[in-house]
Amino acid sequence: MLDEIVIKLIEQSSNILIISSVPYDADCIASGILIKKYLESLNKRVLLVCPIQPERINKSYFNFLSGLPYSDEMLLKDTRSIDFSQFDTAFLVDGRSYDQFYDIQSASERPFNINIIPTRIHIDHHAPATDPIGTYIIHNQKVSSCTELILETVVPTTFLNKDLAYIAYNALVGDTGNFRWNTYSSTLKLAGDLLEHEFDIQPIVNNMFNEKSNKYFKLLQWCLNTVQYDDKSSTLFLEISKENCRQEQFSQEDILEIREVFTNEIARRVNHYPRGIILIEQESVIEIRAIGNNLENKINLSLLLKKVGGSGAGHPQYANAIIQGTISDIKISLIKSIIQDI
Ligand SMILES: [Mn+2]
Repeated sequence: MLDEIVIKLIEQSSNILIISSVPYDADCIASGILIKKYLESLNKRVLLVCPIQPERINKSYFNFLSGLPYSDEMLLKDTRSIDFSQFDTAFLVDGRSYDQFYDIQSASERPFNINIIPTRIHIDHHAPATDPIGTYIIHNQKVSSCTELILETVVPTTFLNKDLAYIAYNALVGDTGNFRWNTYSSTLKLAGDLLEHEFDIQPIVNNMFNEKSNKYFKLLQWCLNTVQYDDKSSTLFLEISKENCRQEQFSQEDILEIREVFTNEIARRVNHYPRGIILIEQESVIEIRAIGNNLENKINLSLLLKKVGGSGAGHPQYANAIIQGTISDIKISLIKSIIQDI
């Protein structure tokens, strides 16, 4: 059922900003594009932005995502450079906290003063925000993706054409790992409706899951040799220090790919180790990603990373954080906290 309050808010708006959250993925793209195309069909002026730097994303994944229909209608830049005073309404989609809606990794003098836009509609499927960022909130964790939530509440499915259905299907496949998790009866019903548009699903599955480069497997080999099996916490750890990067001559691009390799192939797949955590030493911070096995991991990973200094963003089984400190100190805190919880 469409959300009547949002429909009213849209009616009253004329200049609308849509911000799709980082991390940049198929769901954030589809969420932003679906709302943009729908609002434009209602003769609204719309600007769609995602605050990412493409060089911070694995290249082949970025090339695939930026090749999706309409994704060139999404501006990729720091939202703090936008004059918010020209908008009466903002949609903030597919993220739970403020720092997912501007480019936290780049320095800027300007604050993220989104609150000067009077109507702010926040639509999300992650853990509820601790600090509410919308004047109106649509939140549901029992959906596959923000795209599913938007197609339930804001954009009627009858509005979709073949290309829009295709990007929505990409979002479902991306956020559910091709219907391996976060999959509800509503998800499969929606997937069925989308497939009525008769697009080819094979490129999606190939791009997201099957085809990997020669380098991907070389990096997998390095990961398999390097991963640590911590028995006390039943957790896999992969550490990438600056020293490793020098020795192995890893580029920034390689590091991003290693993170994907670890996420896809190792972190949740070893029996008796229901979670994997990768720690990457960057210039002055440690980047962390924690991934859990949906059946076996009972620890809420976004809360775990929050306990050691993260923002609490992400999902119980998949969370990222950027934390000040050293790899070894953070790892000790993580192990301590996991042992307390199991
Ligand atoms: Mn999502």
